[in-house]
Amino acid sequence: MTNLTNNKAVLSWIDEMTAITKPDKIVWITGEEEQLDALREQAVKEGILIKLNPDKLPGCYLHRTDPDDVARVEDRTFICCEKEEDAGPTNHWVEPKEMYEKMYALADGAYKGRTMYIIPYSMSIIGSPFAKYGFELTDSIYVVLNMHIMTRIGKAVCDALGDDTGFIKGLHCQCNLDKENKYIVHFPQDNTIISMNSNYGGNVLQGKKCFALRIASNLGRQEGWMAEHMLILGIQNPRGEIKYISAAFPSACGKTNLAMLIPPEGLQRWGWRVWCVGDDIAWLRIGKGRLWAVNPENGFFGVAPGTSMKSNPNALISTHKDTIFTNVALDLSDNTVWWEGLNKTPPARAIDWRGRPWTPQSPEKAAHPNSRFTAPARNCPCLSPEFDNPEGVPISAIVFGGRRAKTAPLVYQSFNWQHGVFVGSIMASETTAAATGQVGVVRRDPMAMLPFCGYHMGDYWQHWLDMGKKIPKPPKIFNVNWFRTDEDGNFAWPGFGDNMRVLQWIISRADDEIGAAETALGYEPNTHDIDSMEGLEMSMYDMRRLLSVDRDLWLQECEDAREYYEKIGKVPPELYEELDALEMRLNRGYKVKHE
Ligand code: GTP
Ligand code: SPV
Ligand code: MN
Repeated sequence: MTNLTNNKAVLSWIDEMTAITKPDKIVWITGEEEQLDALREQAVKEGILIKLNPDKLPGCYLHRTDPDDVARVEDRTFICCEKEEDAGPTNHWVEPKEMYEKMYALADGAYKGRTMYIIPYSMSIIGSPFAKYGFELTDSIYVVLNMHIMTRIGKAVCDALGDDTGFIKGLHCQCNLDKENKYIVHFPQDNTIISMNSNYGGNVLQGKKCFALRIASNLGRQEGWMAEHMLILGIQNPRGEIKYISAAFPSACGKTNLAMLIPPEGLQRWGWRVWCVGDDIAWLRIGKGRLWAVNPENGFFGVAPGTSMKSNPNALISTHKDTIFTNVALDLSDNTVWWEGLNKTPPARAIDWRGRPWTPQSPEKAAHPNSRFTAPARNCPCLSPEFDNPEGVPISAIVFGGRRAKTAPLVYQSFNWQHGVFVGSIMASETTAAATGQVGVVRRDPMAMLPFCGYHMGDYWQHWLDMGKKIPKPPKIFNVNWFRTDEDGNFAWPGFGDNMRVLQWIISRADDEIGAAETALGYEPNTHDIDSMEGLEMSMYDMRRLLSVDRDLWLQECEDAREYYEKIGKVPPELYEELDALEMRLNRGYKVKHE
C-alpha cells in the first residue's frame, strides 16, 4: 500500500517503529468508508465486534474488553519529561531513556503475525489554525474504528500536515494485555505517546486523554493556551441569545449529562435550551479580549450506565446509530444492548459484559459500571451549530464541580479570577469507576485534571493565574455540586435537567444581571434566585440547606487543602493568600450580606 504522506519525519519514524514491532502487514487508514466497512466486517469475523440489530441500531456494534482492562490505569500512567521535578508530585515519572528502552523491549516483535494500522488523526477541525495532528500506530481494529468516531482521521490530515514536523507520535501495542506490563507513557519533550498491554478507551484512544490533555497541557503552557478536562455548552435564553460556559468535573461526575441537558418542561416553554459543543475536553485560547473554547474531539466516549430517555435523551439518541458499545450487556431478545439505568425492564435473557449468560435474577451487574458508548458528535440532537466553527465559542463562565456528599454547596461564585483558580485548585471529589482502584473515596482533583495534567501541578496553577492576567474580559468562575446527600444518603438535589436552574443563575451572574449573597466561600444565590417556578418540588428550607456552608467542615477542608498544597510544593503564593483569606473569613463567622 502506498504511503499517505511524503513527510520525511513521519515516514522515518514509522520505519523505526516498523523495525521494532515487525508487523506482517502495514495499512494506512485513509478514512474512506469502504476501508472502514471492510475493517468492521473483519472485526465481526474475528469476534472483536458483535454486529447489533441493524433495524433498531443501524451501524452499531458491541465490544467486550478483557475483564482486567476496563478503565484508565492511573498507577500505570507516566509522564517521562527530562527532569523528575517537572512532572511534579501528582505524576509517575521514569527517566525517558530508561522508559524508551523498556517500551521498545515490550514492543519488540509485538506486531508479528499482525497488522500495523497507521491512523493519521486531527484534534480539532482539519486545517484550522488551532488543529494539532498526530499518528497512532496500532494493532487493534477496535482502536481504528473508535478513533474514526472520536477524531477526524485519514488522508486529509496528511494533506493538512504537509512537511511539518510538529506532529504527535503514538505507538499502541496490545501485546497480551499483561496487567503487570501495562504502560501509558508520555514523553512531552518528544510529543510521543506509547500505550502497552491495554485495549481500553482512555488508555489507547490516544487522541483523547494522552494527547488532547497530557501532551496538549504541555503545549498550551509553552504556547499560551489551555487544555482542560471540560465540557462546553451554549445556553439559549428566551430572547434567543446564546452564552457559552465550560465546566470541569472529574471523570464520571456529570460532564456528558450537563453538556446535553434538556431543561425542565416549564423552562423549555419559556424558550430556554442548551446546545452541546463538547462533553469532555476543551482547548481554550485568548482572542478579541475574551477566552474562546473549541472541542478538539469529534465524538463522545460516554458512560453508559444511568443513561436513559429520562436522564439524558440526547446522549441516548446519539447512540442509536454508528456507535460502538463497550462492556454493556447484549439483550438476546432483539440483539440490542442494555445497561443498568437504561430502563426499568431488564432483558429476560442477556449476555453480561464478561460474555456470560445473565438474567434479572443474576447477582452481578449486566453492564460494567464503566461501560461506555463511542458515538459520533453529529448524532447529537442538540449539537451546537458552532461545533464545526474553527474559532470556537466565547466563554462567559467556567464551572468547577465534583461529587461531595457534604461539604460543597449546590453552587457558589468565586470573588474573582485568582480566587476562582484557588477554588479549582482545592477541588475534591469521590473517585468513580472511570479509573481502576477504589470507588467513592474523596481525593483532591484540581480542576478535574489530577490524572491528566502533563506537568507539575504547581506550574499548572501558575499557568492559570498567568492566563487570567492576559484576558481582558475573563470568564467568571463558579463551583457546583450536584451530589450533596441528605441524612438518608439520598441525593438532595434532583440534578440532570433541573441543573438548568443553576445554569440560569450562573449566566445571570456572569452578566452581572442579579445580586447575590456574600458568604465566606464566595457569592451564593439568594434562595429565591434559583428558579423554583416551573416544576421544582423543593421547599425553601431544603433549598437553603443545599446552599448552606458548614463552618467546621470547611475549616477542616482548609486544613486538608493546606496539607495538599504542602505535598504539591511550588504553590503560587497567590493561592496561599486565598487559602489564608478563606480561613480568616470562616473564623470570623463571616456575615452573610444580601445585596
Ligand atoms: P467521563 O466521560 O468519565 O469524563 O464522565 P462525565 O463527567 O461525562 O460523566 P457523565 O455525564 O457520564 O455522568 C456520570 C454518572 O453521573 C452517570 O451515572 C450519571 O447518571 C450521573 N450523573 C450525571 N449528572 C448527574 C446529576 O446531575 N445528578 C446525579 N445524581 N447524577 C448525575
Ligand atoms: C474519563 O475517564 O474522564 C473519560 C473516559 O472521559 S476515558 O476516555 O477512559 O478517559
Ligand atoms: Mn472524561
